[in-house]
Amino acid sequence: MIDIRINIMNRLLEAREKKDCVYLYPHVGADGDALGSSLALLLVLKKLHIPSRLLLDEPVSPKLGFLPHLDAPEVFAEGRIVEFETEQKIALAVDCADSERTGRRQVIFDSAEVKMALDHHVSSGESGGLRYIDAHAAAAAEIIADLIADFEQHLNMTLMDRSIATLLMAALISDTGRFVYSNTTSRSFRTAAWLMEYEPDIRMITYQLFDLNSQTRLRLTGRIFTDTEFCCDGRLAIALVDQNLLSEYGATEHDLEGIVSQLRNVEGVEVSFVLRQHTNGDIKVNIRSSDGFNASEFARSYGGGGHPKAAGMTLKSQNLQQTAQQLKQAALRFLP
Ligand SMILES: [Mn+2]
Repeated sequence: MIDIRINIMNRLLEAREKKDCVYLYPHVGADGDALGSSLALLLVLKKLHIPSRLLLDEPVSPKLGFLPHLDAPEVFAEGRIVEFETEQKIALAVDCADSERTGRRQVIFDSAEVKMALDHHVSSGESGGLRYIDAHAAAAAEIIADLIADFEQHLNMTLMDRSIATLLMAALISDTGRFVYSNTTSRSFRTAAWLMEYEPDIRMITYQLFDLNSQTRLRLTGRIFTDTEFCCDGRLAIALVDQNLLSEYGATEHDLEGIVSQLRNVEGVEVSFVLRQHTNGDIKVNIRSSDGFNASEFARSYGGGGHPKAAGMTLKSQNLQQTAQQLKQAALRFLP
């Protein structure tokens, strides 16, 4: 496995000589790990004078607005496809491994001569070629940190700095729920220990990621929790969010972050669903579960993916109530 990471490093160093431009692709709807990890890698590539760009599918989530160097990523624009395709030589997926996870950028990703991936999702499948999939890593940040260490060792120079450590720490704290989710390992702490040498402000990071709330979010959450349906003796929690509800509170999709986990935390709940209907009718489903329910497997049967305890999928234009009923039935069959 490590040799794949080394091959990726060598190909990136080759890009410097050949002036090949590397495009970084965090997954669509970039979260703390996807954005933090890919931006950290971008800063390292820049330090190494490797031509590189970080391409996002959508503007940065306001929740992540505290991260340093947010002027560096660029947001995909339809009108620039040809420009991007012409310049790009290497496409590198971060915190995802397949072009389907790149959203609107897929057409550019697919056109790359060389494709690479650095990912930790089980649903991404096997490693191979220049695809490094390490499902034991709690966050893509652990993999990026290892890659940076590879570069440092190989080039005998220091690349890590306070900004990069802040980005990777935010990524790691994000995906491990501040080091309490079951994906957290001794390796997570070893990575964190290394990052701490560069003094990232972890109080600020955890406040921004976990503690900071808004009145809008507080009231919206109260309403959603009041209306949540608990069924199957309270083993399943299902919450529905339509456009009207968001409009009523002047809320956006970002205000829904964390709700599905809080529902899973209710005593007796083994699996929780949040169904959010978009203006075009598509329904985004977020799933959180405890040991007995493999959320990743469940989501995959609907064309989605994720981790065993945190997964999701998008269902093409559907009726919200009907979909909720169908998912409930399917989940009941899936529960042990
Ligand atoms: Mn991740």
